[in-house]
Amino acid sequence: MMNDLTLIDSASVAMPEPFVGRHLIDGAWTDSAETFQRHSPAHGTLVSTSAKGGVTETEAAIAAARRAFDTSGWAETSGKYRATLLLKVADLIDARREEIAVMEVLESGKPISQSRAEIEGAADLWRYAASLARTIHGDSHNSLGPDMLGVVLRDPIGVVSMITPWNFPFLIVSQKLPFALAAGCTAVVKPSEMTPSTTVMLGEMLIEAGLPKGVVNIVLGFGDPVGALMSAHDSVDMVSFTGSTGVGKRIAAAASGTLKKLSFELGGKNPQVIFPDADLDAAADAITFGIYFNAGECCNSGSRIIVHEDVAEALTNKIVALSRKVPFGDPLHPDTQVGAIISPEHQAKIAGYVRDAQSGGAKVALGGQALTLDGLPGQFYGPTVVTGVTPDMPIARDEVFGPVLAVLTFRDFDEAIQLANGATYGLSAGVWSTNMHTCLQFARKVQAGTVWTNTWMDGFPEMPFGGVKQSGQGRELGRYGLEEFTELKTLTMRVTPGRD
Ligand code: TXE
Repeated sequence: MMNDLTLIDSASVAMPEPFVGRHLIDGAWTDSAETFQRHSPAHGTLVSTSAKGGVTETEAAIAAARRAFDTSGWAETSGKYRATLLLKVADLIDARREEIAVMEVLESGKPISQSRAEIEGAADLWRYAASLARTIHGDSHNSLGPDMLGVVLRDPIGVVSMITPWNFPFLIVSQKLPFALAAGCTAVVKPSEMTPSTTVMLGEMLIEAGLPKGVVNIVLGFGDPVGALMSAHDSVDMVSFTGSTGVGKRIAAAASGTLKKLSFELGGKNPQVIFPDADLDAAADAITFGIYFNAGECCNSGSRIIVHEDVAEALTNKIVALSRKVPFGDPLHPDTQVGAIISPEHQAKIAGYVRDAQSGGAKVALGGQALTLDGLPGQFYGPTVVTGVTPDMPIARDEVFGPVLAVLTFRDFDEAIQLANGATYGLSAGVWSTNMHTCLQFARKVQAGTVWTNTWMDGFPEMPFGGVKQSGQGRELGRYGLEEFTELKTLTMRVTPGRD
């Protein structure tokens, strides 16, 4: 135990050789004159050196994706063909699961147990998208009149720019890319500059699976200029972005000149409301998991609990007791559940929110420390519970993106809804009560893309995912996730009676 928290010793695991990442452009691995490096946020060691793309590489990648969509015949391949290819990729992901999982840990700082589960989940998404590839269909109308027939086709939307963040690099690209490919689209993918390597590994698997050249292109580099050009370019038909709301707004501005389709999965300040009749043990357990998963660097992090004042103390005590036991430390250790924070700047941002709340009168019931651990030169932040939070505090409104739980209280249902909906975000929300009427009332009134009742963070490939308000637009996963990458085409036919 350290500082009242459960610290895990360093794992004695041999570090792999630094990964060398290149762009994948028109089927060829391509270097750039400049490179950029990523060091492990936990261990400080060099993890990868990547080609640093600029305008030239981005233009070439977009042109390749455009050609592949317009002239290669990819968009007209059968669902069966595309499904077979996606299944091969899923098998290749399984075969390289441990290598990908370790790279995710080294670039992002997340615990290896969560990373392994993430890669397993990603392979499942490729299989699920393969199953959808054979179901794409439109609609027909035979009630338009005696000599009219209407057919609604679902066409692939075209070239898609995919810009992804660092918190779940392999999972998030797998929420987008297989669905777009299943629909018949082509893509240019830019992973986060902090976690580029597993997307390059995916590129290797796509080639091994036999994906035709130019169908998927990968450009490594930074938001400016790569992401900005991928958003503004007139040869791109759609941008699918996961990241911060601020960057989402910049992408929307850059894309406005071409009015391309935008699909955004942005931040969240996700409330969980706990009514007095809730199973407090179950709630405390799920809340503890929901805030520390991926060190809170998760758009679905349950970062804000709104608990009835009659049970606030009892619930908080349970959460603090469980939080003390959450093992944190070296992300390569199999027991670790909270690893390193992505960057020193982000660690400072998290610490700033907690300090600000304290100076506004909130109380730190546990944690509240930016930490450096023995043998690990990277940056950590201990599991933290902040009570006495009021709705006006930044810690109650902003996405902290760290292992920091903000506790607010309410007196009646209306106040609970008002607090839950009082954020600019609307990604997910939760309700804890043994009365299903209370749960359903809450589910109807809360402004969120996903509502969990008596659970938190369960996700399934079949269920759509996305937000309302400033948490985004469009949906990923489920058949809706595939349909995002399609456009409807209306075919209206006059069918005149044959003359003989
Ligand atoms: O994300 P960014 P950052 C939130 C979270 C976090 C904050 C900042 O609150 O603290 O965002 O994280 C690319 N045009 N989320 O700065 O900047 C960038 O290169 C086009 C929520 O790392 O949004 C990267 O590939 N692209 C979130 C991607 O955008 C641009 C996940 C995401 O980076 C660009 C991550 C530009 N002008 C952070 N600027 C979630 N919803 O899960 C940057 N990028």
